[in-house]
Amino acid sequence: MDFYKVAGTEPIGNEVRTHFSNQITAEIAGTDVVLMGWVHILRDKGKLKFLVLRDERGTVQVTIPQKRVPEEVFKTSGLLKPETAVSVTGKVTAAKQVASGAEVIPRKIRILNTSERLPIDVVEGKTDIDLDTRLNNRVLDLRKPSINAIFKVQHNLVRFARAFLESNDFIEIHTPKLVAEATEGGANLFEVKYFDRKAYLAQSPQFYKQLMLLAGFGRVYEIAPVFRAEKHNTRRHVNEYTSFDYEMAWISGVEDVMKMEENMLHHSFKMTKKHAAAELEILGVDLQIPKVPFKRIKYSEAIELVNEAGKGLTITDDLDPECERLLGEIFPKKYGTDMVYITHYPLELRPAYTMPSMTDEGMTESFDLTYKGMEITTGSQRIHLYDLLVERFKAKGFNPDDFAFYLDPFKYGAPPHGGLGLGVERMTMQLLGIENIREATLLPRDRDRLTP
Ligand code: AMO
Repeated sequence: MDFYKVAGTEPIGNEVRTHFSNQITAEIAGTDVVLMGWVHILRDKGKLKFLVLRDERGTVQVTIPQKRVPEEVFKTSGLLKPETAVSVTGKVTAAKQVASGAEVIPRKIRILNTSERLPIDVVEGKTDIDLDTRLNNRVLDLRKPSINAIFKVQHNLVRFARAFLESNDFIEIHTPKLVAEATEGGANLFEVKYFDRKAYLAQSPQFYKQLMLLAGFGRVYEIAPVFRAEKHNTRRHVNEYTSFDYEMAWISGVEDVMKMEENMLHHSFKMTKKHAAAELEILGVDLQIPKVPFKRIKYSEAIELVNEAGKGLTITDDLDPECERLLGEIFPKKYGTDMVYITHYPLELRPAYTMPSMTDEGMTESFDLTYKGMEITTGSQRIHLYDLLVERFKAKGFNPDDFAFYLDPFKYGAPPHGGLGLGVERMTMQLLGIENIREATLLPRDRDRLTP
């Protein structure tokens, strides 16, 4: 056991954590507790030392008066440094001067691991450091309660969206990320060497999630990484992100896909507001639960709105980020909401698998969901008719033979279907009002970053 021994202390003990920081309240004054965590803040007043201990749930004050603690404890407290990992055994004492109303007076402090001098501060607000330095030290950066909170909110958003789908008969699937062909067009594909052939990193589970409906699963979802070789560093693009995809068969139209999503997001936001209340408070975010149904406007109307605001776009022009931002300002004023579906995109702007519109000539049965001026979801009804699908692939300039693995199964009674892809990081950043997507990405990958 010698290798466990931290200089100046006893070897690792058999203490078992009994409480988290947020459970230390005046109501349990007199209780013996064992806490584990990091030294967040240290204040040394000579004969009196204060240690703010941080764990997964927050912080708690440990007060160390020389007169009232064993000599050994006072000695050990002198060895503590920021981010030393410790266990503290002691008694809860009511303390009016502490926000939580209680503190812990230790009977034992055990150093579980030491910490070297920190490259960045873990205590918030001490110094402003740039995002790049923070990301270089992401593990320490994530220890900050306000950074950590982002990913607890994200976890809740995903968990409740998933729960909603599961209660609606979706099953989770896992599709290959090494693929033979592009699904969303070739511009942002990562090429990889696959033995003596070329392969690509999946941009989307698109083809496979559709094929699993043809394989007889009625409703499927996948939450997994996808890869985009975006050439530019922007605040809304990373090169690997988490795509939340679902696909549903036997639909009567694209509306079924949109209804599922608005109800899913309503549920997820509502439950996140409840279950991540503490984190939302740390982040200072008052989560607005969007009203269902979400507002829907056609792409042609969106183009008119940005043109009224001074742009000069035609119907087949893409709504660039600047236009999305403009719409983000217009929507709340005009429709009283920041969650808006834009539907009926022109054929030119949508992938080959998108169902042409049955009502609007030259348009598609498709949609984007925009949230506070940014696209967070793309979806559509898919073409389930083999001949039409082949025709559309040809129209987009693809050789159908290259896509036989995808196209052939459509010859055998493919059900009408549709689905969508939602960017988890984009949803998180918009919900929390985060400026740069990297902040809502646990370990971002961008043009310049492949570690940590
Ligand atoms: P699309 O390419 O629009 O559609 O992507 C879907 C959603 O993914 C997010 N997103 C990104 N997030 C971070 N960094 C990026 N580089 C990035 N690119 C896209 C956005 C976007 O709305 N197969 C279709 C979906 C479908 O029809 O089912 C697709 O992938 O939030």
